[in-house]
Amino acid sequence: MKQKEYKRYLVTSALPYANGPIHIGHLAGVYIPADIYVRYLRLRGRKVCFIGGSDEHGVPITIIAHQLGVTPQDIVDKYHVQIKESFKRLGISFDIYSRTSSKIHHKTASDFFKKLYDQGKLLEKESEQYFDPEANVFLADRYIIGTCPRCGHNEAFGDQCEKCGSTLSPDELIDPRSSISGSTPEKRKTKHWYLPLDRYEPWLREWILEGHKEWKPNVYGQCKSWLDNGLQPRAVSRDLDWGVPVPVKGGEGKVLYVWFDAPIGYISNTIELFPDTWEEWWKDENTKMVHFIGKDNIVFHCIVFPCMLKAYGGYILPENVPANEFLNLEGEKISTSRNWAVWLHEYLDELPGKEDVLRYTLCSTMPETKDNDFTWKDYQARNNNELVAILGNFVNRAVVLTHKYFNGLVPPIDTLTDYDREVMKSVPSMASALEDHLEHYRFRDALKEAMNFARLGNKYLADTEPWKVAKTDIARVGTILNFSLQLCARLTIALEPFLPFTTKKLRNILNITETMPWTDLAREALLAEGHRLNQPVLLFDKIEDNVIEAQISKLKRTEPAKKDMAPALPECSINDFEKIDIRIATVLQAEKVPNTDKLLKLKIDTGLDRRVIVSGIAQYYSAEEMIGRQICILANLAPRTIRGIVSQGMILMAKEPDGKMRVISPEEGISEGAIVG
Ligand code: B3M
Ligand code: ZN
Repeated sequence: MKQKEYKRYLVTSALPYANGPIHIGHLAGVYIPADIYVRYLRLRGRKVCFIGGSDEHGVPITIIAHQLGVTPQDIVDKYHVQIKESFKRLGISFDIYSRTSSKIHHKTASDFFKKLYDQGKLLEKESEQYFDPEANVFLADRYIIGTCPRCGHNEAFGDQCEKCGSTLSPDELIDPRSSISGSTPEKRKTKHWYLPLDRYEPWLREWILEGHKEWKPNVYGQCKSWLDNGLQPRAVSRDLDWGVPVPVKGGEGKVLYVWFDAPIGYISNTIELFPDTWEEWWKDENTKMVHFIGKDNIVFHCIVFPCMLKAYGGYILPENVPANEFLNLEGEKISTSRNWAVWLHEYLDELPGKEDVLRYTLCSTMPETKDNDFTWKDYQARNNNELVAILGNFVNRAVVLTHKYFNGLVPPIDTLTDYDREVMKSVPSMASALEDHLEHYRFRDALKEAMNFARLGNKYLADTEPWKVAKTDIARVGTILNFSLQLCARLTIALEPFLPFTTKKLRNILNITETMPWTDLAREALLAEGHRLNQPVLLFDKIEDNVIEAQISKLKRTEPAKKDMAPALPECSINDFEKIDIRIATVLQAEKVPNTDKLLKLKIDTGLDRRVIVSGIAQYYSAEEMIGRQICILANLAPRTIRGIVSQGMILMAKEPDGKMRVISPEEGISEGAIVG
């Protein structure tokens, strides 16, 4: 079937929540594929608008702000800037990266809701919701904590237990309490607006299940299962004070549900970018809209947002939603809370100049059809065995030999052999295979095909051995190098969507001033005879084991500790803390308590007095190690008798999850009796 020609391409990528930095899972799932696609379209000379931005609403952001004692705006201000910056450094080429706390977005989302409301497209319903009587607010499910009915974890959330992974509703929690005030929530009536998805079901079935059979099986399958289970009206407002206020009567103290306003963010950002012409991007059938997202966002982009657009009227719908599955890290699920992640901003700081190595690895392991795994060893292997050994090596040999035998000028073609012709014949079909993969969102295959130009070049050089031929037939060497340099020039096009930093370097080496258009890929002579090359620089460096080991041990350092750490205690007041008298003391004498393994008897100088403390640290410190050491003690602990010895106080220790203990000592000598607090 011949593909429809579109006038313009509107490409959106999921708006990440501005409550944490970007990690490799986000990149492989959404931003790398989207960026490859738009770079390809631009090379083809197509009119493209690539939309990105931060999603700055939603309950989790308010919870973090509450925990840190700052405002939600403080949180999103911090992360929006950090996220935007790190995307830019990785070469994600958004035409705009804006944010949903912007004025323009608030107005767009608010007007959108108002119009649906005015047209009678929304239902209004009262329901019972949990309410915190002390804090005087309705509670989102996440704000309710209690004991999980499945596994007994006593810090489960009202929507999910993070220990056993069960999806919960607040009604199921045992002993539910509000995470704001600690009080027991009660049910109160509240009014909300609903989008009646059920009314759009027949239309959705037709549009997706009949009209978009070409969507990826994971996307199509998820949509089908939602549709087969029957759709229900969905609330599009929430009782919350952070978000876009509900702009209709009775909406006081309520905001639009984050999943209602966030996709409208794509529209707001287009308006911000093209205030006069945005409508042609959103309302003209000659625009092709594609949403890049992760699999957890499928229902919102394939069902809810299209219903919103359909209900509003006049908008185009996505032509495709090539959602990816998830990327794991070293065999485990990426987890923000456990810090099991490779964070983009840290990667960029720690491995400078290696942007394309990350882009390459993430594209090669992109979870296109199933979950996939990122490992640092694989990253190293791809760099050393593919980028260095295939791509870098080929380019370097072709350019170095041209400098050696032809003063850096592209040599003329003498006579072509049958072998040359055969190799040359494979180029157009490689170009069209690459194009076909890119058009159909098969980015892993596309990258392989693009690298095939380098593989072909390497094999060609190995087969023709110009360094040997040079002794007898310099004209033949000219032909071989001309042919190889044309392949290098082709690589600047074929790899541009994937490795933009490298193709820029490569263009410099080849002395090509402008990006060549996509159609040049299949052209025979991209570099004219006599064209002068610049001096070669290495495109990639080998990555040594110690670099990889440092990254792996960094992961291991942060991870298990977080996993097993004792949970945080409930809040205490400064008054509670002030009851505790912690002082610096010096150990004067130490000896093992007879007939015990664990106990040391310490005589200490507290600055107030000299006293004896019995402490269970003999497994970790010998008596000799303790003598002369400064420690922190809880000075006003009531005396206790341990093994017949009166112990007056307690030594402060830090305890690892595995039970190992270390004493806490001042960094430098300080007077006995100094107050710690
Ligand atoms: N912020 C969810 C996510 O980051 C959400 C995407 C919004 S796209 C309109 O997974
Ligand atoms: Zn549980």
